[in-house]
Amino acid sequence: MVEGIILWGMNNIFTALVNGKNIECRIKGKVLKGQEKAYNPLASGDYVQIEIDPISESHGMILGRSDRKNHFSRWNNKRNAPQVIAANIDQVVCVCSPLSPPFRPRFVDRAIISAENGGVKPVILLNKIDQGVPPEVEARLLHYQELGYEVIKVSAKDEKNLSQLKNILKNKTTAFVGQSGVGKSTLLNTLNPELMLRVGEISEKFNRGKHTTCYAVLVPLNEYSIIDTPGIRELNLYGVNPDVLSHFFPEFDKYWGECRYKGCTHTHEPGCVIKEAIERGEIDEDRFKGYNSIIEELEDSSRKFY
Ligand SMILES: Nc1nc2c(ncn2[C@@H]2O[C@H](COP(=O)(O)OP(=O)(O)OP(=O)(O)O)[C@@H](O)[C@H]2O)c(=O)[nH]1
Ligand SMILES: [Mg+2]
Ligand SMILES: [Zn+2]
Repeated sequence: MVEGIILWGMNNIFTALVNGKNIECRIKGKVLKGQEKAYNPLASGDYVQIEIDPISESHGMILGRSDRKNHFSRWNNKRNAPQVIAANIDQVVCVCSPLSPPFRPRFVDRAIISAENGGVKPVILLNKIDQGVPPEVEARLLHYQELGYEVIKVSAKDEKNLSQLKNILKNKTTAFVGQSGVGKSTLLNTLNPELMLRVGEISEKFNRGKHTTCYAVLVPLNEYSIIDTPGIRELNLYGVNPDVLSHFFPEFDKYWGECRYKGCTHTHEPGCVIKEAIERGEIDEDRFKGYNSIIEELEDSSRKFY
């Protein structure tokens, strides 16, 4: 038996890296124990135990998976199951664009929560700054910085600030996530031309990408490793307890314990200091609206049972 790391998987065929060689694997018995309900039993970055085929040494059977150090996941609404997008990573770079596709701060909020809830550091990256950055996007990014998040603005097209990005990636494994068309694959190709990841155009009609990347791919490079992932339409959260959602909003911290009711969810309770802070303009209202929509979503879904 040998140890390997999952690079990518498609239709239950996984490619794992074992001692510098790619091995094509299937899961022995088709399901991994304890993973019957998962959308995907294995994700890029997972460590697995493999039995190499005695006849063909480039093939193998996956016998088990090591516990994950951390993960970036979402709830897959279509299949009604948790979906791990990447495992055992050092950070998640949430890639956005200012105009095409339009900037979606609620998506960023969710990516931050999903990363932190999975034990991963989030980094916010605005790509395509060559297209111009509207003032409301600048303001929101500044706000993320004030809240303590790392923010970086680059252009893959103009190769602007890419050395800054390289510094962030150095000696780390980083998953790149975001909506389709924000330029995740383009950015990775620009940093490492040898990658030759497939890139797509932006649909003129819908002003969004065409879901060009179909599955997550881990690429170990010399100075760092990256995971390119497919565009995410909806980042629905899972495994987040609505009672502790407020912990993912650092702007709520200084009001902690001051609401009239212990365990106030800041949604309907009287004497809520968070609502008062919003009225005084101390907390960004849009972030709070996002908080509310997440609370609603978490409360009325079956995914809390995972
Ligand atoms: N103007 C401009 N366009 C860019 C930049 N980066 C990427 N693009 C364009 O954005 C489009 C989408 O790029 P992709 O790299 O395929 O986007 P993606 O995020 O990987 O999309 P999915 O794989 O579908 O999730 C392509 O037409 C790229 O040329 C940039 O910095 N500036
Ligand atoms: Mg892509
Ligand atoms: Zn409250």
